[in-house]
Amino acid sequence: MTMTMTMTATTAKAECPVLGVDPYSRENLMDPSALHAQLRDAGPVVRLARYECWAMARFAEVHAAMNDWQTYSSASGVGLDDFRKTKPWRPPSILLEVDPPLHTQTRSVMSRVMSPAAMRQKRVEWQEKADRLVDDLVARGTFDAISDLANVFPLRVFPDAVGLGPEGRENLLPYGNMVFNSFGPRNEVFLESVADAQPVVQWIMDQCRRDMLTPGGFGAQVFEAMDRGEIDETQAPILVRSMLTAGLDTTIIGIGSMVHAFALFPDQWRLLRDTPALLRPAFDEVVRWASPVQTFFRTTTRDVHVDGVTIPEGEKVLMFLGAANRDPRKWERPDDLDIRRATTGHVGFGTGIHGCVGQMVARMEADVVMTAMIKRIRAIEIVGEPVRHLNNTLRSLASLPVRVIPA
Ligand code: QZP
Repeated sequence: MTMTMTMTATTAKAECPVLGVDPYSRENLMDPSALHAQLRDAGPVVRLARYECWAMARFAEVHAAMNDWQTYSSASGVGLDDFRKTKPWRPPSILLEVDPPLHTQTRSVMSRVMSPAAMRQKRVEWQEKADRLVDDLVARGTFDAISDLANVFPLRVFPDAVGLGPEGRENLLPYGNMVFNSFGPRNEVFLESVADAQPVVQWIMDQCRRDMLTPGGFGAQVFEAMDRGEIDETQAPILVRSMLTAGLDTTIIGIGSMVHAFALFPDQWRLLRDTPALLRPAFDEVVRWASPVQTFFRTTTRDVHVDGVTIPEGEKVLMFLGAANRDPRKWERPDDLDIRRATTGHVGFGTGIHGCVGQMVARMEADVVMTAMIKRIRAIEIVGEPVRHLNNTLRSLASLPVRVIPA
């Protein structure tokens, strides 16, 4: 359903397409590809009547908006709710849901803790863990690439790296699932994920205290930044919370998407095995192709003119990262996995000042898992119907039955 909204003004203005679609319906969450094409083809900016917000789905506009934080602010929240109008359901993130200058300070603490140098120190230990896990799976031959691999590996390395205790780690995934749902509307998918959430939220907050965190871990290093005066004592726990929120579901989906992609594109798996130097570009291509984080919002700080359409100040704009990453205006054969393509500029990790600060962690996890797999696995076959897990922001599988052929 497409209508047009005619602007009456003295200057010539383009008509903004108005769509009645619901990006958060079960059908569109299950498979957003038709919706994405419709949004991209409707225009460079569209209005979503159902949520009284605006949306961008073409690569050029999404990329440009995300690189203009002065105009497209994060400080009113990056979900549908506007923090200036509705009280946030949890104290806002001081990394995600802020603009400079505060963002600059908190980001610098996080990027140091999860720097390339910090991640290089993890390689040997993480590679051993990946080798052991993949050895077991290859011995089994048939397994679930989500529940037996993608869900397992990040939970074996990341909570330890942050410095969490051994108890209660089963709370991490329900918490992340709920937070990522909360960026969308209060629909059924959201409500199902918040049922009985109170104990989970309390557990997460408890783990963010200094006395709960193992010395030397990422969490403890955030508190060391506090000792140096870079952040204050109320900010340190909230930054640890950011790691616990953003660090697991995302990397789990990244690894699951990697297996899914190479099972669907077996020639690309052969190519990767023949050319291990493609490992890093291959993971970028997986992130482009899968876009684990599909959407989030920005809020305009002024009237902005986008291709003749005026978005007024104070409006929510939904950025379709997944649609931008498959925009045929930008990518040749966008739906194909092609690990040799130039993926530079993809927005799967975001882009601009809020671009994923944990991507070194994600890259190292993917790197060691892929390294273990290319050595041991000649081919990956899907042997059962993949099952989707629905989330308002994340696109993922709940199950992917596979058989692997040993090398
Ligand atoms: C979630 C936080 C893709 C992003 C929305 C992921 C994310 C980043 C940060 C936080 C949460 O700071 O809590």
